[in-house]
Amino acid sequence: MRPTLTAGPTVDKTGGISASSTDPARSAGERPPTGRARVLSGITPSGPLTLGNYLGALRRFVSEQDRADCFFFIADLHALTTPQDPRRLRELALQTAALYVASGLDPQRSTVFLQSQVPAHVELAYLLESTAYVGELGRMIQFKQKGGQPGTRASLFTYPCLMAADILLYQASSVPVGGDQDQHVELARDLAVRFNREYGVTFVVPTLARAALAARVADLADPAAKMSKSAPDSAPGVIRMLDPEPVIARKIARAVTDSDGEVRYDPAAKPGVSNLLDIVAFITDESPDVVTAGVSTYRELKAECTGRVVDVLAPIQRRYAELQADPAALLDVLAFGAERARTEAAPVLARAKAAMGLPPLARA
Ligand code: AQP
Repeated sequence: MRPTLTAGPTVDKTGGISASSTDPARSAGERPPTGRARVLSGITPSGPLTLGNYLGALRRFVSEQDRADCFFFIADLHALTTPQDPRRLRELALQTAALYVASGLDPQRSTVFLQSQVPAHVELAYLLESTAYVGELGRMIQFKQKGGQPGTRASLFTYPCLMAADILLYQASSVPVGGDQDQHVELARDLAVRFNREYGVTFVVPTLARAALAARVADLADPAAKMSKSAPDSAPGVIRMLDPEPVIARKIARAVTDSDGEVRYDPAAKPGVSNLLDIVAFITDESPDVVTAGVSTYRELKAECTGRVVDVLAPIQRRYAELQADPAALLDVLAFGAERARTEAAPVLARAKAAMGLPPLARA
């Protein structure tokens, strides 16, 4: 279930900096040698976070804090690749930040920030757009699936460069993301290697954290589809992290199963039942077979699943409510995180600009 982590970057044979040595400072020339891997990831506030976002992403983020130097951001700029109501976007960005903290991200140990509050992301994205090829951006699966129309936003085409900037600015050695993001991390690797080759060694080349092992939660009403936060608010098969207990119970009670009545783990033949077993297994850290052995009817399985989900979300919801009572404190947390992120990103951006021939602002 864990992403592959490595200790730090070193110059490799391709002229890039890869994440395999124990002394990051020696090759990157910037980072102090902490001896810890650097991990970065983010969630786009394109809807209220789901149980899938928690089990597939947030819970992993929390577990990284003890062994890595972590940067976790709210990817509000990425949300602009599709139309958003500005007021709702602002609310969702702050709600997502509060859920990060409520889930256990500690702003003292991890750098938690809003992407839009660190301008270096946009600046480096443009530099990377100036090294990326139209052909490789056009091959991105998400663009092919969601874009390609005359009215598609240009940012949906270029945002893999923004994602590469997110990663490269912090010299992250590992990027724990879901499987659908693998291609974008591969692109970040390619752009880093190309930049290092053409302009001199500048970036750490990140490793792909093994997403195949990550939890994937399916939509309860359509188990062939991923549970997705941008689904309509009324989507019956999407459990939101802030859903009250009766809503969670109702959604699980109505989850699609099948008519043979046998509790058995078989994702191909029984996707609905297997998804419920998976959810319990992800929460309890057991195998689906162990979960199967503990229940004999669909009713029991749904009751078990409801209990587990409520138990895991209730403390997060309580902490979220406390944070809501003091909105200024959350803004302080984000200001602190953005300041740390800006400080971290500035020298990397400056090095990239200088490497490309852009003069510095003032005499060094
Ligand atoms: N259903 C899921 N099961 C497990 N993990 C999931 N993630 C998302 N849905 C599930 C993980 O949450 C993070 C969110 O990344 P993102 O905000 O870039 O968006 P996404 O991957 O496209 O996720 P969504 O929730 O489905 O958003 P929309 O609806 O906007 O497309 C990632 O680490 C992802 O793996």
